[in-house]
Amino acid sequence: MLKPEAEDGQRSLADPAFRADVLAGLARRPRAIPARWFYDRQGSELFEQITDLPEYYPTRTEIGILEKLCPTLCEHVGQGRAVVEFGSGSSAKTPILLRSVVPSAYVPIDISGDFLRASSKTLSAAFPDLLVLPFEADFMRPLTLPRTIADAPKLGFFPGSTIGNMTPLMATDLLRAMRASLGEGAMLLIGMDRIKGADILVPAYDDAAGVTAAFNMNLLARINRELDAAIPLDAFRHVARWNDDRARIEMHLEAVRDIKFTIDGQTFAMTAGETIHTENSHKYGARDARILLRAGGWTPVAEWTDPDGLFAVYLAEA
Ligand code: AVJ
Repeated sequence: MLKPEAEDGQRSLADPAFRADVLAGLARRPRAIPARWFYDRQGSELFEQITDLPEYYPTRTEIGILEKLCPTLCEHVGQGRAVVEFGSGSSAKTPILLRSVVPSAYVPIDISGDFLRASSKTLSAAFPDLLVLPFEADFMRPLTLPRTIADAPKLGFFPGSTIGNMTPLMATDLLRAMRASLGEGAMLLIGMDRIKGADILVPAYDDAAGVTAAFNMNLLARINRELDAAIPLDAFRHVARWNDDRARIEMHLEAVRDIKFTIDGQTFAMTAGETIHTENSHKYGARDARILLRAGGWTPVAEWTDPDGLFAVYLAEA
């Protein structure tokens, strides 16, 4: 998930939406900043490192599931579908799908045009005969897909348990928007992380090497870089906790002492122990996942998991 950006890690023109989200998020109680802002260049690099950590099972587990299921996926989805990926081209997962489905076209959708163009180029090189139609859009809203693929039935692809970042309310909205965008006869292949013991979940988001901590702390560093702030990073620590009531891992940045800082002329005071909520990662049991899909307008038709039941991939039809 490496997002190439114009910036080189130095002070640069901030995205006005980033500024607005940070200022509003720090003013609100509980304080919270949307997880999408993790992924600047450094954040994307740190996330790539996370996917290789021994404690972080989701990526390698989902790849294993896809490698097993994809050879027989044709039996369920037929041939000639246009594959529409929500989020553009995860380096390892997309080729596994494209090799087995042999789609009529591949449409990666992403809000970051730079990232979209870079990953489309890589994919075109690996699949020279494939029609690749990158589509720059916010997939949280219903969208009109390119006319070239208007007549082809669609296969939506949403791997990585990215849906876990959303609350169930947002997740059902997204699933419905996908259904509307993909149209009649569409199918959806989606990865969701399963509920499991906190003894496995918490280390996956609080690894021994401290990479996830660095990933979380990079949000503060990004605020300093892009919003011209001077938040002392040593005043915060990374916290990952399992919220059993909501079946989600939460990441927070916790103030370790009373701290005051200023962004854009606005002063924020935090007391020791107070946190900024930076991410949710919702986990779904087998039945939970099926109910979520149905609530979003999709009928589950098949599911695959790994031998330990850590992660699951669902195929659903509109
Ligand atoms: C990219 C949202 C699937 O929730 O597991 C990994 C992000 N955050 N470690 C996840 C993440 C901390 C990841 N997703």
